[in-house]
Amino acid sequence: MDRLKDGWFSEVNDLWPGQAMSLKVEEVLFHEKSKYQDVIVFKSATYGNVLVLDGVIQCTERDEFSYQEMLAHIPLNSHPKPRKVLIIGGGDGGILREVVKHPDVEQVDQCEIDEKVIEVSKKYLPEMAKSYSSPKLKLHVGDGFEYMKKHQGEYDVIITDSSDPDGPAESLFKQSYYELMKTALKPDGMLSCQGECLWLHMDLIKKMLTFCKNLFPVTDYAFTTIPTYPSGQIGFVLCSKNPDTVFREPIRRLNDVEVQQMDLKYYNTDIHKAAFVLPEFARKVLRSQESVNGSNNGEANGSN
Ligand code: SPD
Repeated sequence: MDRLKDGWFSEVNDLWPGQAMSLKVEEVLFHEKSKYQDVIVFKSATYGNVLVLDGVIQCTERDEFSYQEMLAHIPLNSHPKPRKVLIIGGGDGGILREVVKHPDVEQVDQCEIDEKVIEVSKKYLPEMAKSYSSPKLKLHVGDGFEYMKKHQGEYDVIITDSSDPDGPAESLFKQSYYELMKTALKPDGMLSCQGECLWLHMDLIKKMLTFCKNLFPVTDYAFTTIPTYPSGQIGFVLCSKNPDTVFREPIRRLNDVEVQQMDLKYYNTDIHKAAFVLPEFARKVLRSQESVNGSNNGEANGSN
């Protein structure tokens, strides 16, 4: 258990070589191997309770809202009527909490493979897991691939909240997974997936956007800032089957009262639009991809 040493947790992993986020530990609340992965929850000195899977920070109580709100509300507010939503992964419940806030959402199916993650989140991350009691939810414990094969053409929005492509979530970053999501979406459906970090994973992002552009008429990439993810930043791959979708221009614009009523701490309409503005080093790489594959993300192609 050398990731927990001398009162500190350090996130050492080959996916971010030569760097490691460390958090001071007050108390280890839970540590067990589930059927799929090593699960730790600890109380940190300054970031609240922290969920760690296979040595990688999944969420902290202090900054989780940045990721959960953006991964959920960017697609939900880009869809004209997101009635039926599927969440793959997301065992801590944070994405579910955000999805059920949307007034148009009538049903949320969630498919999480690791029951242990749901169980510990209910116990140690209650603010994230509070919507497991929502009447809109149908929870399935099992494999997302198998689930989607049986639910073709059903969803307005699919959100994939996965860990990194190392271990159980590796297949969720591959073309075959995106092909399957495409078939589980309605003809005008859209998706939003964890899309890794511009500072660390540009090759992977480029590869993913390349196959997405061959599969969907509209593809785009946005990002958020979050102190406890590697390099303080994480992105989202967004794809739509509807050629009229423009992810950068939300259809549903929230006023200040709505932002407050929905208890949003990071997402607002301005940051939705700003999340697509890429730093030059990233724009250059992703723009050159666009010119290879043709323009397919609304007004976006390299013009940000
Ligand atoms: N590098 C960590 C990426 C984790 C993304 N998923 C987090 C789950 C939060 N609901």
